[in-house]
Amino acid sequence: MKVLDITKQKFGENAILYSLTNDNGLTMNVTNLGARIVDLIVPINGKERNIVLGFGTEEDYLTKDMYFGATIGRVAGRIKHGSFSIDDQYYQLPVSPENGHTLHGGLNSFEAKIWEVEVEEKNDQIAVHFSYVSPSGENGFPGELKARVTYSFTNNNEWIIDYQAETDQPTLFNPTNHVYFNLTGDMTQAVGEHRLFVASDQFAVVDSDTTVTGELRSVAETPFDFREPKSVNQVFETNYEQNTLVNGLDHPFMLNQTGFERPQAIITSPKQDLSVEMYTDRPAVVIFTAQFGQGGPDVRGQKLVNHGGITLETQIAPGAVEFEGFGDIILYPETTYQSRTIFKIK
Ligand code: G6D
Repeated sequence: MKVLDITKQKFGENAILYSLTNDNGLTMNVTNLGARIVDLIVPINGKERNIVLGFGTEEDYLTKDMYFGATIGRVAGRIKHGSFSIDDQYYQLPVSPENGHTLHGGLNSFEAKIWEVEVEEKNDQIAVHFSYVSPSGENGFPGELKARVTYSFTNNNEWIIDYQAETDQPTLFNPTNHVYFNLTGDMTQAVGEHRLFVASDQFAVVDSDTTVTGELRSVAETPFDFREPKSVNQVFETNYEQNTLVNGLDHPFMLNQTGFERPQAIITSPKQDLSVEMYTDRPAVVIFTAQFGQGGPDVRGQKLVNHGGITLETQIAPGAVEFEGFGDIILYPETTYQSRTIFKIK
């Protein structure tokens, strides 16, 4: 099997863009700014289709970003009022002035950092190792945290994300990747006609500010039942209060099983000519349908429509620092954090 191709070019002042092409002609572009995926280009019937939201320059990411394709850390999702305790030690993080919570690790977190990069070429895959050392106290979090995220792009059309981290003091860690898929490649088409499957019996109920209330609710007899694939419009078009409160999906789904034998979620394009399967060892996935209204940025020359993308943010469910049963995101110096998520293009 021939070795996959990789090329490197400047992406702005500080960032570099790495372009990885596999033997099947799929191209994944990634950048060290925020350890992000920028493009995922799939040849379909002789045409190239870019199925993720991304920008063309570092500057666009720094000025228009909605966490497109970024590695999120130290903690994905909202920490209510930015406060938590570890072993009776209380911590207060900086909060957003708009809602009083801390989203995605606070301002200028992992998504805004320039990560170190090492490229490793293997027989049937290329691995890009990103690393970043988050100083103790950064954005209010205790402990120096050494984080490493590896993207492996394979000849099986998989994008494998491996997270690893170590800390020198007890801290919180719950990373994810914030890639938005739009499998039509057309940013003016909402994702409503995409079909979604999620192997999840329960979701976390949210408030109007998108913090979780602590209630885990059965999906049965609600529009959030994706245990049989159905279109996302079947949520958008209902008056279900969990849809109208946040204008779509912005919810943690608790996964029925973890691991890599069967996908926990599948997104399929409206014409059913392309699917993305998700596999993870994390217990939850936050699904967000990009309800930016008229406020969406231009993406590759097209104005992003409302509901122009859908994320599958694998993680321990937000709310873990508040509620029993949501999982534990405390990382101690004795342990190395490790987790894996795979997106497979079919
Ligand atoms: C997320 O859950 C959050 C959303 O509420 C937010 O708007 C988005 O990131 C940018 O996934």
